[in-house]
Formats: sequence, structure tokens, C-alpha cells
Amino acid sequence: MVGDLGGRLGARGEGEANSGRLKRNQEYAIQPLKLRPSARSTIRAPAPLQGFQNEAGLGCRVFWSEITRQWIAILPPVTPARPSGQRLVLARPRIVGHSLIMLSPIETLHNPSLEEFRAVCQGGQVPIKLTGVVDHWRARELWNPDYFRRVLGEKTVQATSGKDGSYDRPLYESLTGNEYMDIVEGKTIREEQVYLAGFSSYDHPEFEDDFDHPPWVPRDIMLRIFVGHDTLTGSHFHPYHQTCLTQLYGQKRVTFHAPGQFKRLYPKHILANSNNCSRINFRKVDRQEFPLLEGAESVETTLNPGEMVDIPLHWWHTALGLGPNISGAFHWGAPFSHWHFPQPGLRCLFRAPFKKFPWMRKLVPEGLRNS
Ligand SMILES: O=C(O)CCC(=O)C(=O)O
Ligand SMILES: [Fe+2]
Repeated sequence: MVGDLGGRLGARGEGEANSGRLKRNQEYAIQPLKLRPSARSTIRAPAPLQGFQNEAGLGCRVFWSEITRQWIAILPPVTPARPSGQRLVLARPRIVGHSLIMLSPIETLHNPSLEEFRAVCQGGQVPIKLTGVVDHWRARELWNPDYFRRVLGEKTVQATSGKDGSYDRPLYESLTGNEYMDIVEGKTIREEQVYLAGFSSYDHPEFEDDFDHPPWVPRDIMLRIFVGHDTLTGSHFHPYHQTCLTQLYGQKRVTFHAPGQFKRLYPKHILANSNNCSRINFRKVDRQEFPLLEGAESVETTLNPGEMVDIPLHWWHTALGLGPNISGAFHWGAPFSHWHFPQPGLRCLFRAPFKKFPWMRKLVPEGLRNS
């Protein structure tokens, strides 16, 4: 079921992510920063760079965002001291071309405060796993296939339906909640992937009391809920949003590629509707057609129930649900300072008017829209 993705990427456990292809970079291994006794408990942007988001002028902001990113990249790793005495050790990122490459397994931060989240995750640099953030959610207790069957049973749900698990999902299928949960529980076997992916907590107020917003997620952001069985969401990046993906039932394996590995991920045509998605079918990678993928550096993490991963803006990610599983995701607008240039930033700038003015899509030849 897991196919090529599981075989190629999944064979490496989380703790082993430094082996394999990342091994050649071992000289950059993690080194804890020795904090002076007076060191602050959280890491902040250096004063001259604070507030640069407010600088007027696009060029200026692009310039500063790039300078900041590169400046941060040569800093030693950060280890915020926490009240518990626990220290978070972050890898030293390295610049390859225009991209930052992760050189360590994904690090874990337990129950960060707002300040810690901002210090560690708001730089938009690397994905971080977060634990202890949703322990108090009712969803942690309640959300399982039985519960969804009870809540959605007779209602109609719109599941996406596609053969290859690619991210763009043009086809929808109407099913009753019961019919869909039969698929999730393996009572109905479907050859193609059917996935209740990203339905909105706004449309299903039944789930509203089961979660709340972590302090860093704006209150008006809905939770997008994903329920499925052995699902694959193909590699894509979010053009404008930062994301926290939370696992609530079962396990999900998320594989990341840094933004600058743009070409190695073979994005769809710039005029395609889903020009933030890879053309590669990750269930069965065609190495002849996509030879550059072989050289792409990836990191991955397996989310267990109650764990969350912060997905920075523009990072490619692939999500593989292992068996029956339920997740929720918050997506909220990321500041321009997180953008990665030249790619995918330039593509996202190009894409913006097409999203804002749907009539512009009509100008695109039919054949290219889904290419
Ligand atoms: O869980 C999935 O299948 C996809 C999640 C994802 O890509 C997201 O939340 O941005
Ligand atoms: Fe995503």
C-alpha cells in the first residue's frame, strides 16, 4: 500500500535521518550552544532586524528577508533554556544555493510558550515537532473512527477521489458518513484513494468544542480535518501559509524537502491550477522521468496521536497516513519575511493575481490548467 514512498523514504526511522544521504554533511552535526548564565531564555531576532517586515517597498523586504535568513543560517545552533531545565537543540542549517538544508532529524519542542514558538518556529526555517500542545483537547479522547461514525453517520460528506494521491484533488465523491467510515475502517476496500481531506470545522460545528487554538494560531482560523486510511498527500508547498498539523488518531509520516530544492521536486507547470504541487507520483516514483529527486535531501517525522508538526512556509511536504488515521491542521498567513527566493517565492508572486481574480484563469489555455 505504502508503495515507493514507504520503501524509499519510510525505511529510515526518524532518529536515523542523519544517516543515508545526509551523512556526508556530518561535519555540521548538532552542537549545543553554551549559554552564558545571563542568556535569555528565548531567542529573539537581533534588534537591527526587528520590525523589518514593516519596511516599505517590496524590493527592500525581499532583500531583508534574504539577508535575515542568511544571517540566521550562520549562527550557532540555538538552545533555549526552559524552566523545566530541558534544552532544545536545533541543528545548524546550511545554505546550499538559495536554500537552507536541514542537517539533523526533526527536533522536538515540548509545549512551547508563545515566545518560544515565535523564537523557534516563526523564523520559517525548519520544521519542528511539537508535543504537549493539544493534550487538553477533547479531541484527544474522543476522535476515533467510532466517534466520526456517530457524528457523521447519516450526513453526506464530500471525499476526494483520485488514483495517485496527488495533492490536487479535482474529483469529489458524495458518500454518507457511514459509507466513508467503512472505507476508513477497512470494511470497504477501494482501489483508488478516497480521502476526506481538509474539511472545515466551520462546516461541521459538531467538532468545534473538541479543540482550541494554540496561542500562536489566530483565533479566527478554522481547523481543517483529515480522516482516512492509508492516505497519501503528494508533495506540495503552501504558497502563503504556515501550518501546524496535529495527529489525533493513528499515525502519519510527513516527509519534508527544503524550499530551495524546487527543481528536484518537479513542480507542475507555472500556469497549472496546482502550481504548488509536485508532478511526481510518490506512490510509485518514476526515476527515469524524475532523476533529480534522487539527489534531494529530505527529513521526515512520524506523528503519533497528540503530536504536532510545524510546517514552515514554502517547505515541500508529503503526508502518508499509516492505516486509519485522523488529523487536524491550522493554516494561517505567514509574513513576507518568511518567503524563500528566488523559488518558490517568485512563483508565489506570479500566482497571487490568479488566485485573487478568478477570471484570469480563463486566460490560461485549458490544456495547461491541469498540467
Ligand atoms: O494530512 C494530509 O494528508 C495533508 C496535510 C497537509 O498537507 C497540510 O495540512 O498542509
Ligand atoms: Fe500541506
